[in-house]
Amino acid sequence: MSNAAILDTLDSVPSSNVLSADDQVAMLGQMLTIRRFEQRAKELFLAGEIKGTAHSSVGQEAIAAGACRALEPRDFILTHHRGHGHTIAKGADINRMMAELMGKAEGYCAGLGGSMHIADFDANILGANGIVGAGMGLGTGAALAVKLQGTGAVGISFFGDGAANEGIFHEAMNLTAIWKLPLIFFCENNQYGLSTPSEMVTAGTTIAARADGYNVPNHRIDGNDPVAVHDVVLRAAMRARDGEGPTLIEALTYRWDDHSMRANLPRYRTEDEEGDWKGVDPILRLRDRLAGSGAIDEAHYDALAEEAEQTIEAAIDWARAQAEPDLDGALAKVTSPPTVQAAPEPPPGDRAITYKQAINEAFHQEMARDESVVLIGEDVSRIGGIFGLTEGLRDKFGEERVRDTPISEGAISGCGVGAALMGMRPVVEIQLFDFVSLMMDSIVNQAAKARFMLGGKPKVPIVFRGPQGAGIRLAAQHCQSLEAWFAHVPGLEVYAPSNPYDAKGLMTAAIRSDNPVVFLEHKLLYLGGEAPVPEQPFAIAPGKARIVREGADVTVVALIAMVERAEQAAQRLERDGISVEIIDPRTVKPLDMATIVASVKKTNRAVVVHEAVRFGGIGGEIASAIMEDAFDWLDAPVARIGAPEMPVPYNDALERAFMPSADDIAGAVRKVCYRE
Ligand SMILES: Cc1ncc(C[n+]2csc(CCOP(=O)(O)OP(=O)(O)O)c2C)c(N)n1
Ligand SMILES: [Mg+2]
Repeated sequence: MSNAAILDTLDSVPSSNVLSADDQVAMLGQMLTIRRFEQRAKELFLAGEIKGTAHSSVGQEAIAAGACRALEPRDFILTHHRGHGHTIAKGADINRMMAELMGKAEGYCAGLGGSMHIADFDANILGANGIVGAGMGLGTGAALAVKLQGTGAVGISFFGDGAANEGIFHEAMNLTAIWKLPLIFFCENNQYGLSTPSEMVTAGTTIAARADGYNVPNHRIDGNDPVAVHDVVLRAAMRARDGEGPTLIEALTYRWDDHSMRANLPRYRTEDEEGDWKGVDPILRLRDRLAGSGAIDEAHYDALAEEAEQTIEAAIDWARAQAEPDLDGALAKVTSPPTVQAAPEPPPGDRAITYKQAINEAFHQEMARDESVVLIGEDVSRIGGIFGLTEGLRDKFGEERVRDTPISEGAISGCGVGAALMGMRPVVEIQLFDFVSLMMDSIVNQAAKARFMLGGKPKVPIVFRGPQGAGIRLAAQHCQSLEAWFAHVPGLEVYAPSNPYDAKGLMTAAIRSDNPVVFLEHKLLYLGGEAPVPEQPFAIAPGKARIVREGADVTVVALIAMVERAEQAAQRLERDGISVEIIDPRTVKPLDMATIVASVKKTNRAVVVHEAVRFGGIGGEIASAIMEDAFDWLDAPVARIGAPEMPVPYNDALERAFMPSADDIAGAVRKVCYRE
């Protein structure tokens, strides 16, 4: 089918007649600027001045210009790897964009993100993204935030035809549809995902039609006509602003260049096809239409092109003159400054509550203190969570702030991160911590890196929390201990309370933190008894270990549920005349190595115990840090205890054998003491 015939099959969009001739001329100028930006970026890439990669949107300029013109300044966009056009059209500073492509300190991301991560929060540009489809998940959260904040804003998540085959497309559409969130899903169907033709990998009639399954209005339009794009986005935005929820727009278009500037791929499209699509150049089409109606003449068009050229050359000159970023500056942008300062902790007092009640109390108090705290997760609202951690919160704070979600970990976590970027403080429940594997992109690629990659600007105040660990026979997919996964990722904090006092103080700190916190609870501790916890709100500064018990002969570093077992072992060992000092790090990241090392320098021996599988566990990190800092004080090698190299078994006896026991800990201590 020829292009003209293809474009004829698309929805005709009745003109809303809201775009004046001047608007359209301005749009033409913007499209010329975008094209010139891409052309020069490619030249600079080939010359080695822009490194890494960048993705040209030449041929797709009508979408950026048309869609963003339908938005107001308060409205937000999220874009993808091919996002220069959207970003320019939403009002980003072109100088800073060019500087970012060159990796300069004054670039939008301080040279830390590059082309695929440009964001300008002041212009409500919430970021391009290197992960295909991610902007849809984040978009749900940004839309939730503006809805809860009552700003009246709406947003667009731009994505490609390839991204329409990611699970997040469906999860995000479902979530925005049931919550009627003000988000427009804008699919730029340029007919290829890298080298693969969309029709080869996309089932169903059209991408637009997929929204029918969610009862979401959808349109398939000519993406090379900025007026059509503008009008359909304007209608979708009006609908979203009226509280009617999302719309899916599929705009057919074509990218003229290769997938990326570095791609250099074997040929996968014919010259005929490429030439054919160049025949429907969105810029020339608009130019000719405006010339036909007398809105511009040749001289006017040339002047627009000249202005675009000058803008881009000025940006290149400016960017070239900027400094390179330095390592110290980069390191300082990984996390936000601490919000809870180290201070004496309040005495426990006389009032005793359980671990679960302690966490629940922190939720109550923080939600009362700060309206931006919202709880989202499966079954957290109507029944208060399957383990009862969120009981009573819906009655107190309402369904808007305590939200039951679909079983949709990708969308739940993406929504949380998007909301955090827009100023909320979401607490995301992971029903059983193992399901975090379905949230990894949001946590590891988005939450952990957003501040750094976006130049140290955004805060990401979000808590991902849930129960990990074995002990109640739920088997291998419900019982893992996964702290090491997250401790390994710069940008994340990892908290792991072992008792009610710490659970309340650390949950309060986690909610107040401006950084993403992975908050690990434990199913066995949910079953534990009461212990004294102050009634008033208090926060424990992360990175401060607790000396659970003082001793002289050996230091045992124990995590979460292992702390209690270490105490049992210590009592037995005392009878044998071995005095054990127990240290509970309380937070795995930041990790208080100073307290651990000081203890080992006193006792000269160390055993590290965690429930997680020993190989690759955090115990290895702690043991090697002890070795580095206290080698001369050690009288024996540091011992590590963890689970054996197998998934958590279901059988009762086997599960008990899998988890390190007080006997195991006592045995390891004897070994380092007697060198048996
Ligand atoms: C999750 C993920 N998978 C794969 C990639 C590698 N990749 C980057 S862009 C791209 C093609 C995306 O196609 P589409 O969504 O249609 O966007 P387009 O490049 O056509 O604009 C691929 C496979 C990635 N960045 N992220
Ligand atoms: Mg594509």
